[in-house]
Order: sequence, then C-alpha cells, then structure tokens
Amino acid sequence: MLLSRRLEDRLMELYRKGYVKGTVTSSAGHEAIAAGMSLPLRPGRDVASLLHRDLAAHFALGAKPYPLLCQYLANAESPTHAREGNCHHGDAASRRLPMISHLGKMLSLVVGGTWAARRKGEDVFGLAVIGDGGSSTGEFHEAINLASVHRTPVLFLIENNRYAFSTPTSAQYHCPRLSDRAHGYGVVGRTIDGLDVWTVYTAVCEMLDVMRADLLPAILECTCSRLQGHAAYDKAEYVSEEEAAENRRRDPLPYARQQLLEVCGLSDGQVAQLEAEVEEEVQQAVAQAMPVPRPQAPKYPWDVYAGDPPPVVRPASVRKAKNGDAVRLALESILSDCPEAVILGMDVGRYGSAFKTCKGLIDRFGPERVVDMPICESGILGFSLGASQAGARPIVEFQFADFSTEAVSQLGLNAGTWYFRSGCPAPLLLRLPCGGGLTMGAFHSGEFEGLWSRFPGLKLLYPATPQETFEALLAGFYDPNPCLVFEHKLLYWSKTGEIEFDGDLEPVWRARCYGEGTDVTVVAFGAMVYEALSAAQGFGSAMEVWNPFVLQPMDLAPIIDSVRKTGRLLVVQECGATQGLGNHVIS
Ligand SMILES: Cc1ncc(C[n+]2csc(CCOP(=O)(O)OP(=O)(O)O)c2C)c(N)n1
Ligand SMILES: [Mg+2]
Repeated sequence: MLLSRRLEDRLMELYRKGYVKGTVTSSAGHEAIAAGMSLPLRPGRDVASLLHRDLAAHFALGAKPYPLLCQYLANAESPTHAREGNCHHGDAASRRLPMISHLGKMLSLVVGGTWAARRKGEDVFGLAVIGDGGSSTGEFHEAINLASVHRTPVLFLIENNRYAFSTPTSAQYHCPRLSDRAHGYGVVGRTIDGLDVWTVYTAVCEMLDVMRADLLPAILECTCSRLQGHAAYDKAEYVSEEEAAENRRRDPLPYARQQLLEVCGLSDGQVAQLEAEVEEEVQQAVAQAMPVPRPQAPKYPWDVYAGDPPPVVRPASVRKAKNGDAVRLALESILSDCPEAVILGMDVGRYGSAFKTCKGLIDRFGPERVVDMPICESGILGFSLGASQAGARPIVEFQFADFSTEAVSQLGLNAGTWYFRSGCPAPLLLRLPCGGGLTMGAFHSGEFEGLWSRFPGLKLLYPATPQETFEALLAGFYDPNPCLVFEHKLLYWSKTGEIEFDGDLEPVWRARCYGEGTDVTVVAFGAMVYEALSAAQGFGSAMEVWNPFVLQPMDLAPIIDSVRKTGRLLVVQECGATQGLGNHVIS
C-alpha cells in the first residue's frame, strides 16, 4: 500500500514537471481494497483485470516499480515500448490482463479466461474489478450474467468511491447498495467498508470459499473515499470542504500503520524500517528510470498481426457440397483435430444455428464444445478474447453480421489491438452470416466488411464458393489473429461445388481469379462474384473476374496487374458506395 502511494506521489510530481506522459489517476484512498483483493490470488494462475486505482494490486500480482515508472514516463524501457501510457499495463502471459480504457469491457475477459482455464481442469478464480461508474455499463450486466449462466467463479469487485470523475453515485444508480444487484443473477453479494486491508482480505477469502462451493460468481462492493481528483488534472472542486475533510480521515494508510502497531504488534522501529525500505525502492526506481531516453520507434516491432506460419492440416475431398455444407464440414474438421476449439454463439447447439450450418455438431461434440450463449455479442467477444488467453480456441458465430456492430469495442479495439498491446496472440475465428437477397430487411442483410476493415489487427476473409468457404474457415481458425469470415447467406444453400483441399493453408491467403479476360477487370466479392460471372458469360473473353478473397490485409498486386493488362476496372459490391471496400480498391 505504501509502495503504491509513494510511487504515485512521485508520478504526480513528475507529471507536474512534464516528465510523465498522459496522465496519472491516483489510487490514494483505494490502497486497502487494491492490496486486500489481490493478496489472496495466485499470480500466474488466477485471472485478473485491474483498474486505474489498483497500483497496489499490480505489485501484489507481480509488477515491479521500475518498469511501471518507465511505462508512465513512456521511455525506451517501458514494457509497452510507449505504445500505451499510464495505467494501461498488465501481463497477459501471467493472466493479469492489460486494460483498455473502455470501462466495463475487461470484465467479460476475466469470465472467459477463468471459464477456459477451468475447462482444462485448473482450479482457478477470476477477479474482475470495476468502479461505481463502470457498474452502469451494459457490459457489467453481460459479464456477470455470462459468469452465472456458465457457472464461472469470478469475483466482481466494485470499488465504490462515490464518484465517477465528477458524477456522484446519486446520478449513477438507484439501488441502496450495488451488491443488491447480485439477486438478479442468483449469486451472493456483499458490501463492506474498504478502509481496512484486513477486512477486505478476509472478505475476499470468504467470497472465494462461497464461489468454490457454489461454482458461481459473486459481487463484493467495497466502499472507499477517493482522496484526490479523478486524475492529475482534476482539482475536485465539486467535492465540498467538509466531504474532503471526512475523506482525509478515511485514509487507509495511517489506519493500516496503526493496525500494524496495535493489532499486529510491530514496534515503531519495525514499521519505520519497512517505510524506509519502500522509500529506498522508489528512490532507486526513479533514479534508474529518469535517464532512460524516449523510444526510437524504428527499433521496435510494430506488427499488428501475430505472425506464426500456418500449420499443415487435414486434407479434404468432397465431390458435391453447398456453401452451408462447407461451413459444417470445416467446423467438423476443426473440432475433431483441435481439442481446444469451441463454438460459441446463439442457437448453435440443439437448433444447429439460425442457418443450420452447425447442424448435428452438438450431437457429435457435445454441449461443452458447441455452446449456446445468451444474447450479448459484446460480452461473448470479451469472453472469447479472455478464453483465448487461457488456451481455448473460440469460434464465434454472430447470428447475423448485422449484430457484430454490438461488439465494435470488444472486437475492433480490444481483440484487434491485443497482440500489439500485450505481445500475446488472440486467435479467434468470427463467423458473420451476411448479405441481402433473402428479403430479411435492413437489419438482417448487412455485410459490414467496410466497417471491420478499418480496425488494425483484424483479418477479413470473404469466400464465395464452397471450396473458398471451407478454406477460409480453416485458414481463419488456424491463424493466430482475430479473423472474420463473411458467409453470404444467399449462397449457403443455393450454390453447389466441389471441395479439394490438400491441407496446405499458406496458399489460401490470396486473391482468386475466375478466368482470364482482355478488356475489363471486374472485382467482386460475396454474392456479387456470381453476378459478375453470370454477366461475364455474355462477353466472351472480355471480362476478367477477381475476388480479393482476403479483404484485410488486402493484396491488390494481382488486381493491379490485371488492370494494367485490361486498362479498365469495374468494382461490383452489394452494399452502399461508402460502406464497402470498393472505394478502397478503386482508390
Ligand atoms: C465506456 C467509457 N466511457 C467513458 C470513459 C471515461 N472515463 C474514464 S474514468 C471515468 C469515471 C470512472 O468512474 P468509476 O467507474 O466510478 O471509477 P473511479 O474512477 O471512480 O475509480 C470515465 C467517465 C471510459 N473510460 N469508458
Ligand atoms: Mg468511482
């Protein structure tokens, strides 16, 4: 607790002098909660996501002052190479998941990580920390609901300091205690005073026992006072003088010191010795970190994609299949060969998924591997990203591509940047049944390849034929990055073809040409491939039809070569002019 306080005092000072990049959010007032909640955890085993007032918890779970100082100074020794500032640090490899700013979004990752580790037989718990403000997010509900439905013991620890930035709790929620919400999820909830570290520690241990017995999550609300403004720039003028004075009386540090003397029986000298050691540690870290220069960008890898070469997988040969069959065959092949693979989605189990592409999979692989999920696309994505960090290989089916927009932050920002931020791959296969032509209306007919192409770190594949569908799903699954496969719904059960796959995934990642032509290069993807091919029939050998197939990262070189030859380019896309990727190809 003292190490956290002293290091942050120095960080505040360095911030005011202009050395700290970004800002500093102070843990002052929260230290008893941060230390008490983290000390019962086993670093490297239990899954945790900490917040911006939890420096003491980072120390308890393995962080060291020097790298953290470098992180705040954004210098060359910063563990994130200054890609990320201040509190956005962690260690995904040891299951202390690095946060994104979006409050609430880390909670479902803890649920998924804990769920995946327990599936492997590990006796682990999750600690998912959130503030009073963050508890108003939809994702808070999605995450705890997921944890209770999937019987995953994650402790949702709410640090209630009565403010979210300047907003008091009266404007945040209406129930007397935030732990009252536990009833709605059929789990245990409790509120305690977070002033005393021993109280917090004991309560967390008791909650772990309850969770071990019930195999359910639980809510522990810890009340505390924020002793400073929201962050270094905030003077907290909205807090009255009386309230500020009362807050100062509720400082957990002098309280803990007194407990050490009066309850634990340490002498003044012993406590002073501990304090001197902390001072020394902070001094040394500052002295070591200050001379480190700013990072030289070219020295670091800046890849957004993890780059493992694809494995060689089981070949396949099917004389006649429709695109929907190709999906099922690919999923069967993956589930058979990779025990870590799990399908997560709505109605993928007994019903066999909305378009029947998962038909029969639950009978063959069981409900543990073909898992029906509640309606919470954002939570499912966070859950899957967390699960991918604990050894699972999730395959997520969005019921319709349209609903992928529910998961924009989780997929686009959290999963997309995960490898870049944490250095750990995030292998996820996302399936998006998409496209119009089935008279399903505006919100069940979108494709959204344009939207998703805008997020660095994601890969996009858009197959048209059964062969391509099979290849795309295998290539996307065995890739160590989040890969989105667009499956046009109109093509599921209308087009038939053969599948000849030799097991080599490397050549799958390329654009497809459907016959040479001389006068015009036509670029089409999804259902428009078939429109283009049928139009081409009327023009002899004039049209050369290309499907980029890998829409992100798109390799335009073969298409440019084609345009050099034909001198003309026509792009055929299904969605509106600015929503797809046609404008990208043309520019
Ligand atoms: C989804 C989202 N909206 C807005 C913000 C900006 N923001 C950062 S911290 C904060 C207040 C958080 O309050 P609380 O959850 O109570 O945590 P505290 O800072 O009090 O510990 C806000 C609004 C954010 N990070 N995420
Ligand atoms: Mg708060």
